[in-house]
Amino acid sequence: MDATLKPIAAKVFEGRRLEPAEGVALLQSGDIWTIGRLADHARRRRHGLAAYYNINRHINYTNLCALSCRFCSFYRKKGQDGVYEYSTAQIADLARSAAEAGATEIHIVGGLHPWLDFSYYTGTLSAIRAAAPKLHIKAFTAVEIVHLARIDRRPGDLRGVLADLAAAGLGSLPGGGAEVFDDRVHDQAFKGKIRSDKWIEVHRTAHELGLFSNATILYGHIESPEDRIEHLCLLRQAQDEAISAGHRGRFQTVIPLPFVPDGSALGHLHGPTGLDDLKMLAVCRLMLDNFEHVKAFWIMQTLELSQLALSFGVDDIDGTVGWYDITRVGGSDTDQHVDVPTLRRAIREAGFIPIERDTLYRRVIRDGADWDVVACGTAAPPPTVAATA
Ligand code: V47
Repeated sequence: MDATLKPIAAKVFEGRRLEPAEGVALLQSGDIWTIGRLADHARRRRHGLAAYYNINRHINYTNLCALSCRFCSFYRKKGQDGVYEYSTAQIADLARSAAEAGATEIHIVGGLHPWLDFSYYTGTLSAIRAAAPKLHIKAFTAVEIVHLARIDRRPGDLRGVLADLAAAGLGSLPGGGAEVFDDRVHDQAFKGKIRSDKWIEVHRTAHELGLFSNATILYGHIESPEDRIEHLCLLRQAQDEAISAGHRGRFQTVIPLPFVPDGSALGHLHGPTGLDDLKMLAVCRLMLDNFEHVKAFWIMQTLELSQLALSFGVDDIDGTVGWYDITRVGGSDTDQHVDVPTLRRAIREAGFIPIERDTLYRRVIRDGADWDVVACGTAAPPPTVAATA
């Protein structure tokens, strides 16, 4: 074992919180097997052998965006080739067909559209609600929420905006748009986007209103190991605050997103390697001791690496997805669907027990496209393998 990891290993086995410097030491260590073993220990303590997936559908409603982030290959400007936006009716149709195919969740994010007004967003949520009443709507990153507050001319009223969206059907917030919280990285790679304090304020406000949310970190570009750990520590602190304030909502899942350089203004960078991906997923599990779930988003991590990641701290691999426009690993098509037998087989082959969950990590009991959740009264997942197998 790498000698620098010995005291860290002792803390992990005693269930003690790691310090920022220890997170940096983990990221800088080449001892991937020890890092994996420690993350696996922390993962099994919470989830045993359970590995979660869901039946979902992603919709990226527009790629027209007021921002021009250097890491992003998704955005387009007015009049540019390939620019698109979906109407409310199109989105409601997609939601209906997702629900008919058995989906429990629809995940909606898009660019910062310069002239759609607030009623487009509330109207779309209501239309989805009417078309597919059981579907959980996880929508709009914190960046979009701040944009909506601005276009509705109430930039200081995040609470009102979130409450209006929730009344129209919003069920929870996805984790996107966090990127890397450090200001230097912000200014070099995504200037113009909200900074960390605003991103956290949106999620805190959502938690106060009783909405659950996720968090991401976009790694493997121009950030340093210290930047990554600072980001995770800010998330950990925000979660501590949500828990001690007794908010009904909180963060459920962290999703480390590996930078995909293809087609972006940072296309000369190579992005993280597979080993870096495994290390980052493991370090998220070890540093974020107050987050229940660590997700390997297979669309970006690949299903093959996600299988291995289940032994490096991960307990969730997202879902069937269907269609994903924001990144195209290896130039893949946007039609990126995996069926349930393939997801379950991948999990089983990795030595874990596949469990279909809904957005709030309640176990789904399914009869074809029809489904129900095991009532457990909280968003917490079943704690033991025995209860979930
Ligand atoms: O916010 C954009 C990132 C995010 C690139 O909450 C890129 O369950 C890598 O947040 N390389 C959207 N990443 C995706 C997202 C997400 C995905 C899956 C599940 C959940 C969840 C959330 O994708 C953006 C941005 O951070 N992104 N461009 C890129 N070139």
